[in-house]
Amino acid sequence: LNQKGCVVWITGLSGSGKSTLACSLSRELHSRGKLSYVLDGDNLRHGLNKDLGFKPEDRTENIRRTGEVAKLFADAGLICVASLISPYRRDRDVCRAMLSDANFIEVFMNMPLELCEARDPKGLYKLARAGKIKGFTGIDDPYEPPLNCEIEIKQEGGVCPTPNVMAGQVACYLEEKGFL
Ligand code: GGZ
Repeated sequence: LNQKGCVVWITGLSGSGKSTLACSLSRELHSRGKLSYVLDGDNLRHGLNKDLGFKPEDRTENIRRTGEVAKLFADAGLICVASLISPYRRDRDVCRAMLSDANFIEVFMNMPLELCEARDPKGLYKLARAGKIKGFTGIDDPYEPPLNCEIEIKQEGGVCPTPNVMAGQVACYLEEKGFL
């Protein structure tokens, strides 16, 4: 195995397309013969992080644990794709500091709240607006956008990139940096 490990950390609002990108990217990496593993916030909350809720200190612990696990995968030489809202800048920077700067690739899903809320795949925004979920990111809990991320995914002329295009953008970056 001749593979340099790293962590691709995807941050953004609920409904911004993080899991979709993670899935598409892992398919792309697989097709290029690279070992990767996806750590998805929503999935981890059923196992490793099932004791955690959405209070700020729980989110911080959620991100810390996931960062530690991601680091293990990267140390093993895999490309670890982590997709979590990870709304607090400081928490993401803690993960960045766990790895070397070069091995932490922060991807910001820069989608407008209105778009994420219109998608509302699980009806959670609706519940949050109705006050039935408290502390929902973007509604009554903050999302702090990255100040200097490695990759930004956004709409072009009001159109969202397709999952393949998003994955291609990340793959290009990984290629440039010698991870692919
Ligand atoms: C944000 C919430 C909340 C609250 C439940 N705030 O889009 P989803 O549904 O499938 O993914 C979201 C998921 C967020 O988990 P993360 O581990 O990524 O969050 S964090 O990084 O902030 O720790 C959303 C659902 O859980 N969800 N309640 N209050 N998202």
